[in-house]
Amino acid sequence: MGAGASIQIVMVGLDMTGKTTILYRLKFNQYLNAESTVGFNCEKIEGSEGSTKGVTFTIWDLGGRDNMRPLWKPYLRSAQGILFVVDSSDTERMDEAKCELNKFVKSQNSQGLPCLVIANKQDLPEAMDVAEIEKMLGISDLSRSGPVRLAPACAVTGEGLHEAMDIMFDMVKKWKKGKSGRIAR
Ligand code: G3D
Ligand code: MG
Repeated sequence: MGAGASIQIVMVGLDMTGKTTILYRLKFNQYLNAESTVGFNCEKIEGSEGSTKGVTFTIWDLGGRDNMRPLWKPYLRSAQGILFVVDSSDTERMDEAKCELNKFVKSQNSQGLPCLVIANKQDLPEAMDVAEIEKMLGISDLSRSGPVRLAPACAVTGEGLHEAMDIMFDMVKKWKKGKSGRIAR
């Protein structure tokens, strides 16, 4: 899998964590102040550098308010990867994020799907670092259900997002390789 590959990604996480800002940062390479998402946004994003050059990511940005979370699961059927976004400065809701992440990663439709947690809003002075967030979300425990990694980012400046997409692509490649021989999806 290389240039010309097309990958479906679902992007979820609590509301206000910066999912839509990430989507438009990746799409237009600039900061756009988005309205709160009702339903979903979807964009095709072309990788422009490194290993993702020539790769098309179709990213589904699903609304994160609690009444919309039950709608996340059906999107997993056609997905090859999960982006789970957290607000690195939101200590109060990290437990709620952990709960949703667990439910989502362990749900039947996502068995074994690669999941990259984006620790967004790293620009804020009160942002926790990667090690703290990994601990709070129980990433090492979650890794037993499937491949899970975490990457820091700032959607306002775009810092870390290309690296995050590189990691996601790498995880999807490994996952595809591992499941060849199993049922195609
Ligand atoms: P959502 O789609 O996950 O619900 P949004 O989140 O993309 O709508 O973003 C929610 C708020 O967080 C927005 O601010 C947005 O500008 C801000 N935000 C997103 N990413 C970052 C980041 O990396 N750093 C900082 N400091 N803020 C970020 P408003 O003011 O519109 O509520
Ligand atoms: Mg949104």
